[in-house]
Amino acid sequence: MSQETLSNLLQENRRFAPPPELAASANVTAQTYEEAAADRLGFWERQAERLTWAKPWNEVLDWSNPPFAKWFVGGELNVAYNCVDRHVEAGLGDRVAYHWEGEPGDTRTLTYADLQREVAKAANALLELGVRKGDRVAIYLPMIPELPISMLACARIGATHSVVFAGFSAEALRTRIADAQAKVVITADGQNRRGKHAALKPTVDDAVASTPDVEHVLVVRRTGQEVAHHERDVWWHDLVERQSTEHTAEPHDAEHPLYILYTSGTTGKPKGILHTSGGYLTQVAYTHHAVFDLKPETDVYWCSADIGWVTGHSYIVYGPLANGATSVIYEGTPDTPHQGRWWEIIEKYKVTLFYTAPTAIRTFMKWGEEIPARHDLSSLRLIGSVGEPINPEAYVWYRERIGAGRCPVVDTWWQTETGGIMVSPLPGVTEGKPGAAMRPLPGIVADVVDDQGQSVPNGGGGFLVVKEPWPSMLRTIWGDDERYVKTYWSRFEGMYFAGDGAKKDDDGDFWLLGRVDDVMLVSGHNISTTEVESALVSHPKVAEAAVTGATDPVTGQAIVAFVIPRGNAGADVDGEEFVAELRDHVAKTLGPIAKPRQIMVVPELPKTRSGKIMRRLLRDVAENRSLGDVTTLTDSSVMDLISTKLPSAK
Ligand code: 6R9
Repeated sequence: MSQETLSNLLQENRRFAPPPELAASANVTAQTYEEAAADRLGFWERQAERLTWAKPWNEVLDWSNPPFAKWFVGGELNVAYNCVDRHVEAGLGDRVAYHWEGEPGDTRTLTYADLQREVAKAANALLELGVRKGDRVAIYLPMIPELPISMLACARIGATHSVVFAGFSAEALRTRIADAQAKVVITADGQNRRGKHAALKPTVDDAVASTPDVEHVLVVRRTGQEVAHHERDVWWHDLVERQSTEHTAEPHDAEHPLYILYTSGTTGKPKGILHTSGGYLTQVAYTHHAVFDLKPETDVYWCSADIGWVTGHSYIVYGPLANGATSVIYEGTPDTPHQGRWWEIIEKYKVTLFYTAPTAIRTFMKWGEEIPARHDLSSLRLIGSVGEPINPEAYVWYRERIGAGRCPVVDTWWQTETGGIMVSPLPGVTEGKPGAAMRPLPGIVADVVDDQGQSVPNGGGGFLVVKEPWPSMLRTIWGDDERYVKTYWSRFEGMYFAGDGAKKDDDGDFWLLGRVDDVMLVSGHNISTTEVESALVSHPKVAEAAVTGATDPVTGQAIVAFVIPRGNAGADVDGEEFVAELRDHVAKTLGPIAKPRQIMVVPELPKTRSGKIMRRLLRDVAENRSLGDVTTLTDSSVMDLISTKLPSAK
C-alpha cells in the first residue's frame, strides 16, 4: 500500500443484538474485556488453569528476547492427556468426542474412552517405528478418525506433527517433508472425493523417493484400492491394531514444539509455522469456550474445515477436545451425493454450533436457499465464519437461511500464525454488524495503524497489527528465525504485522479488508478487493465475486471483477446488459471510483484447499500473463474454465 490510507467505501448499518437467552447464560460477559485489560497476563494465567498441568509455570510470559516468546515458562503438561485422558478420568469416558461421517455414508462414533485407547495404540505404534520425542512426523491423511488420532499420538509422545492437506501434489508434500526432516509419514491408500476414490499413496511414494530422512510410511486402508508396497511401508491395521491400549503420557515442557503447519504465502518457499504446547492449548481452549459459547454437556459442535488447515487443528482437534466437546467430522464434499448433504448432517446430529467459511456460504447462496430450507436446522444456536472477510450479504444470508434469523454469527479473524482466534464478536455480548470481525478478544491487544505505525482514528483504514504477544502466537518459522523476524516483526517496530488491511468504523469496530498484497491502487486511491467484492455480492443476482487490479494506462490499476451468478438469477446473466447493471450497482454502492473496468461472468473461481480465492491467478488472467504457481489450487481445471470466458478467447 502507498502513503495513502485505505479508502473506506462501504457503509453498512444493519445491527443484530445477541439473543437474550444466550446473553443471559453466556460463558463470557462484557466485564471480561475490562478484567483482561487491567491485567492481561493474570487473565491468561487464569485461562491456563483450564488445563491440567503436571508442573506449574513459574513465569507467565518471558518476552526478554522479542519477538521470541515463551509462555508459561517452566510449566509442563501433556497436550494429548489434556485433550483425552483427563476427561475419561473425570468420568466422561462415555461422552462422544467425534461423530464421524464418511462421504459414502459410513459412520463411526468415538467416545473419549475410545479415543484414549486409539491414541494410546497409535502412540505405541509410533514408538515401535522408532519415533522419539522431538522427531517430526508428516501426516497426509483424508478426514478420517486416524487423522486426529495420529496428531494426538504425536503430541502424546512429544513428536512434532506436520499435517499436509491430502490432495497437495507430490512436490508440495516433498518440500514439506524435507523442510521438517520428517522420519515417518502417515497416509492412506486413498480418499473419497465426490463419490470416487482418489489415490493418495502414489503421491507419497513419489514424494518420499527423494526424502532420505523418511524411514517408514504408515498406511491406513480407507478405500481399499491397490497400492504399491515398498519395504518402508507398514499397514496401520497390521501395526496399530496389535498395540497395547495402555500408554503413559509423559509431561512435556510448555514450549515443546507441538506442530509445524506450512502456509503457502504468495512467493518463495512455504513457511513452516511453529506452534508449541502450553500457550497454544490455552488460547485455543479459551477461544473455543468464549467465541462459541460452548456448553460441552449439551452442545454438538461442527467445524466443516479440513483438519489440514489451521482451522481444523485448532477448532476440530485441540480446542474442542481440550474442552471435552462433542464434535462432528465429515469426510467429503458438500455436494456428495447431493447439495443438501451438510444440512442433512446438521439435522441428523442435531448440531448446535456450526463453523464454516465464507466460500462455502457463497456456494450455498449460488445453489439456492431452497436446499437448506428442506432440512430441519432448528438445533443450531450459533454459527461462525472464518477464512476470508465475510461479505455483508453473505453474512445476512447465513444468518437468515441457516441461522433462521435467530443465531448470532461470529466472524472470527485469525491466521495460521496466530494459532487461535484474535478478533471476533462475543456471542452473548456483541451487537453484530454484517461484515465486521468487531473487536480483539479479551487478552488480545490488536490495532489498525497507518503506514507509520500510528493508530488510526475511528473511521480510518490501514494495517492490522498485534501489539502485545499472545499465548498461541507462532514461535518462529521452522528453521528460519531470521525470516520470522523479517516477515512479521520488521514492518512496524515492536508490532506483529499480519499482512491484512483493515479499517475502524465510527464505533472503533474492526473490518478486515483482505491481504495487503491484494489492495488495488486506482487513480491514486487504495481500494480493497473485499469492499468491491461485497458490493457485487450485494446485488441480488450475484453469489460470489473476486476482484483484482490489472495494470491500466490511465488509472494505474483498473478493477477487474469475476462473478458467479446465483442459482435463481435466470438465463440473462451472460449478456452485456447484466454486466452494465453490475458496474452501475458498484458505482452506486461504493462510488464511481470503484466501478470495475471489466466484469466477467464465470462458473467457478480459483481457490486454495481452505477456500481462499487466489486473486493473484486472476490478476495473471486479467493481465494476459501465463499463470504462476497453481500447486495449492483445489482444482486446477478451474483456470481453463475461466480462460474460455475471456473476451480474447471468444
Ligand atoms: C484461520 C485462517 C489467514 C488469512 C488472514 C486473512 C484471512 C481469516 C478472516 C480473514 C477476514 C476473517 N482471514 N479469517 N479475513 N475476516 N474472519 O484462515 O488462517 O489460512 O493462515 O489465513 O485469512 O487474510 O490473514 P490462514
